[in-house]
Amino acid sequence: MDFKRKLLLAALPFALCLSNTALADIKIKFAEVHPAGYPPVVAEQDMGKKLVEQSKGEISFKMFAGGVLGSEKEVVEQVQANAVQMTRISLGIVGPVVPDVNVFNLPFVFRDHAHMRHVIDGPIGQEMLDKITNSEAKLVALAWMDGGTRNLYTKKPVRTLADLKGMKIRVQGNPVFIDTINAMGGNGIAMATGEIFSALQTGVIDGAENNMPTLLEHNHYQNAKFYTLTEHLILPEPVVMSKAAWEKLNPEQQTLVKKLAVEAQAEERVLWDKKSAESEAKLKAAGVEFITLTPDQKKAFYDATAEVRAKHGAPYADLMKRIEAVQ
Ligand code: BDP
Repeated sequence: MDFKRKLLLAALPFALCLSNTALADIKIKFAEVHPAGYPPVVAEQDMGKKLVEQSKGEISFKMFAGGVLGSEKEVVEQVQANAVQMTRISLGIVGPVVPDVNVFNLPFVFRDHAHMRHVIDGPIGQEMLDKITNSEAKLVALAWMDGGTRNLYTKKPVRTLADLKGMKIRVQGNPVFIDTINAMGGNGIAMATGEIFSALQTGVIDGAENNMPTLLEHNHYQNAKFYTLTEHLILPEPVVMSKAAWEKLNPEQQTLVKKLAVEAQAEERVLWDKKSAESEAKLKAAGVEFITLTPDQKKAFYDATAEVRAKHGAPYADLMKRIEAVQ
């Protein structure tokens, strides 16, 4: 052990009280588009705290929440360049970088929320993380955060494909999602998360689609009062690390990072369920009308998007069968 490290270790209890940022060999900047207090942000911050403690100060961790480091697309580029070391991003944003993940981005590929969880908890979930890690994307995928189910929210009620006809609906920048909204009769428009609020306010878009916590915490509900439970997308959201940062970790540190990311996954799931229930109550209290579709009404959205599954799912026919077979 060199002199510098001995000194650091001796000073550790004191240093940890202040901040270990200056002392650590490895500094992790974590980018989040969601605000402080949001379930993944809380779980990721807890992961960071444990990382600092359990690495005995060799690793430092700083959360940059609320999108301060840019849109998710910009953050992915920064992570690839190791300007940011870690992030959690929607799988929608990973699709254009690692096309193989798009099988999870297909509309109605999961039967329901529980089905998605069973899939990501099993071998297919790990395979998909490995696909990201083994791609050219310079990312190491460590764990999955839950992002609930995504539903349409609009300025006027939507129960049928005809109701959605011509409505401009914001989606994430992924052709699969544009095709999905278009197949449902709407007009899919890609934009970054941070632009949705004012786009709804000014009428640039007529709606968007997301889970309840995002609808609430990003204040979109203020300008879109109808929430149609289509459940067309159920996207798990990977926690990724810059490959360059990962390669700077020694094997013990890598094991620690992976272990704590998996712990964060478990922690976030509990927080997610609690937050979703709270969000539902708050949204309803704020006057958002929840529109539950009859099985036939929902089937119309499923049938309309068959062409999207056929087109974008064609290379993954076997995998889609394996996903379907998961109980
Ligand atoms: C949320 C995801 C977030 C995405 C956002 C979006 O958690 O990562 O950025 O949707 O649609 O549900 O932009």
